[in-house]
Amino acid sequence: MAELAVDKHVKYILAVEKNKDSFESVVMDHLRMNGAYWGLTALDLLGKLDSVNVDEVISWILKCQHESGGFSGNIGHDPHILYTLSAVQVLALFNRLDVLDIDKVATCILSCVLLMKLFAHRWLYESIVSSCTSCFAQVSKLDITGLQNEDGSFSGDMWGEVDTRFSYIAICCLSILCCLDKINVEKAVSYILSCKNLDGGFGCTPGGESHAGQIFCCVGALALTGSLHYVDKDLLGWWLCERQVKSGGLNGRPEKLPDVCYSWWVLSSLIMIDRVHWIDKEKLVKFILDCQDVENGGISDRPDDAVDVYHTYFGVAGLSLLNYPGLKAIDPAYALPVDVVNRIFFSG
Ligand code: GRG
Ligand code: ZN
Repeated sequence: MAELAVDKHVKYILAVEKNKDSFESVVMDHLRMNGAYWGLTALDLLGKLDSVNVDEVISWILKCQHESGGFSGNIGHDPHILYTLSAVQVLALFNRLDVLDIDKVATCILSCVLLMKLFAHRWLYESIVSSCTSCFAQVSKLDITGLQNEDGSFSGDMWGEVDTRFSYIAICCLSILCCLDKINVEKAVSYILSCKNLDGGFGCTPGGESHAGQIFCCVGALALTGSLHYVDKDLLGWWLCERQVKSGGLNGRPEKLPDVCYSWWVLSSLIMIDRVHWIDKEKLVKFILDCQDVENGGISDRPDDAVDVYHTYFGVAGLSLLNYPGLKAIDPAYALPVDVVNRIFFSG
């Protein structure tokens, strides 16, 4: 079987990060914060985080922080909860959570929901913003607890889209920042449970089709809040292990093609519910290794496709979950290296 081309992947990730004119950098411009999390976490799992200039990364991240405390995908873009988690995760990787005004970020996550409630109509929100440029700051400074939607759900930004992805992100972010007490965890859990389907899986909103990505978010959020006892582990485990196809790869839903990123979404969920022994691990390792570009580095979604940082990260993270030799262990709920999570909770 092919081996993991560690040095090639490290070189590939560092090159994407440096070459700001490359196709991949250009198409990822607006979600560069996510890209930074994928690339840097992969480097850390590969044991090469020290090849990065930490001060440069931290100073760029801080330039993406907004008045509200939330982060955008790149300098000059709008803040969103999706990028806020990536920013917090990268700061955690570098042990630099100290640069955050913790209350500010936590309040931002909560105030997304408040903003949506207060300014439910775009025109109304815009007219308020145009007459008051520090609107965000004023709202986020309101010290109101329990700013979730009535039903416990979370929105991603001020426009109000609701999705279980945002429940996971809010819970993961607040947990890393030790601020979970600021939300109504019971209601957050009950909203997630309302997105559970008869097949044992979870969707993005109540009644939404089960999808491995949403299952990761719901199971992750339940794990982080100590609520996994609400999951029918055998039923969900069965749905998840049926995602493995002949080639050894995993798909995200029935009848779909396998894709390396599901090595993360499916496998992490199986580990959290203690059913990882229900898939053929060796075949999955082989599938991921077959998706490598062994000449130029990087991992693709399927064998012979073009590589990208997203699939490189999830391929490496999947191998880490499979205990591939030489890789750091990754935590399936926080999606951060285990030593980073331990440092957050068990040091000073
Ligand atoms: C910290 C790891 C981490 C995540 C943060 C953003 C987020 C929280 C989770 C996203 C979960 C999710 C919905 C993942 C799925 C992504 C994906 C591959 C979507 C493609 O879906 P389809 O239906 O593709 O277009 P398929 O594979 O079904 O054909
Ligand atoms: Zn994918």
